[in-house]
Parts: sequence; structure tokens; C-alpha cells
Amino acid sequence: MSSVYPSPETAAKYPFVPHPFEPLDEATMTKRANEFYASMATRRSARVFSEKAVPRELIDLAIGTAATAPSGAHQQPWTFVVIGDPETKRKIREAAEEEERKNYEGGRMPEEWREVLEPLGTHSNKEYLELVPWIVVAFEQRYSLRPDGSKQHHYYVKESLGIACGMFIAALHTMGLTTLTHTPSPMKFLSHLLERPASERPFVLFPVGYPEPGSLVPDIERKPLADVMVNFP
Ligand code: IYR
Repeated sequence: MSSVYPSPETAAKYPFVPHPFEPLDEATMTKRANEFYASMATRRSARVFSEKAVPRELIDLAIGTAATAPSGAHQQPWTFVVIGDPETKRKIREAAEEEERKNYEGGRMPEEWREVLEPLGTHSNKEYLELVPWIVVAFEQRYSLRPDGSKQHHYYVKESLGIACGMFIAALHTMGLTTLTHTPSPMKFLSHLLERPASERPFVLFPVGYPEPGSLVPDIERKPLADVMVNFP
């Protein structure tokens, strides 16, 4: 048994508790792993949403789940802004479309980028931003302010946000909702529109709701395990 963590010096200074880990038998582990994989394998990003209402409680639970993510030095450098107000959704749509028109129609998008997006059939019309019951915008907190006003730098912010957003997406899928990992580019307009402080930057915008019944998604395959996994040595 290892006794190096925590060191007596650390344990004398900071509280520690037993790891709340529940061991499972291997049959249960395999069953759960298969069920979770099978569920996640059916997840698809949506670009056509219905207007059907989603209880606010479900959004709170998805954000609560995201906020269980591990983060650099446990600084939890995230803010999730929830928007259900039609007027704000309209403003977000207008600003996002203005930026995207510069990308798609104004020549701001490089040819190479345009080529990889072509099979997805994306365009500058972002109607879904007004149709969805909820928009959640994840902001990264690049630093926090100490009581004396000085800046506390945050570490591994993008990694932390990436993990939290993945967990948010998994939570939504598990509860029977869908989303789009949307990064209208550039996203700076969200800071002004949603009145976020200078310490925060928009990371991902998630329209959240149900897919429009009968809507289509690109017929794409995921890479097989053999193409994404390497055994070493
Ligand atoms: N932000 C643009 C373009 C876009 C970029 C990527 I990378 C995508 O996977 C999809 C779209 C838009 O939202 O249309």
C-alpha cells in the first residue's frame, strides 16, 4: 500500500477524505461500459431543432454534471450562461449570422476550411439559435480576482473547459436532449451581449433542445477503434 499521498506535511495543512469509490464486479463493469458506449454511439449533433419546451431543471442538471469535471488545480475555471429569453436569443442569432456571413459569403473562410465543411452543408443561416428553448454558452475564466483585487491565474483552462463541455454533451444526450457544439467565429460578441467580465472568454455556444422530428443529419461514420487507438509497445 502506498503511503506517499498525501504527505504528512500536506495532510497537516489541508483536509483529506476517503476516496468515495464504489467497486463493481467485472460483469457489472462490462454491462455498464457497453450500455454507455451504445448510448453515446447514437449521439448526433443537431442543426435542425424543434421549438418544443425543455424544463429548466434539465438544463441545471446538465450544467451541474459539466461542473463535476476535473480541472487544473481544481480551479473550476468555467461559467455557463443560460439564455431562454427570446429577445436575447434573437440578438445572439443576429450577431452570429453577421459574423458567419463574413465567413461564408464575405470570403473570410479559407478555401481549405470551406472544403472540409462542404459535406456538412453548413451555412450562415443560424435559425436554430432562435428556435431552441435554451442556449447555454460556456465561458472560460482565464483568471479570478482575489479579495485584494489582484489576479489569480488559472491553469489548463482550455483542457478543463473541453472536458466539462464533453460531460455537458454526454449529460444532455443521456437525458434525451440534443445540442450542437457551435463556435460562431469570432465569438467575442457573446462577451458584450451577455455582459461577461474581462476575465472570461466565450468557449462554446450550445443550442439545446430536441431535434425537429424527421430532420436529417450527415450520413457519416466514426473512425473504428483500430484507427484511433495505438497499442504500445
Ligand atoms: N462557425 C461556422 C463554421 C463551422 C466550422 C466548423 I470547424 C464546423 O464543424 C461547422 C461549422 C458555422 O457555425 O457555420
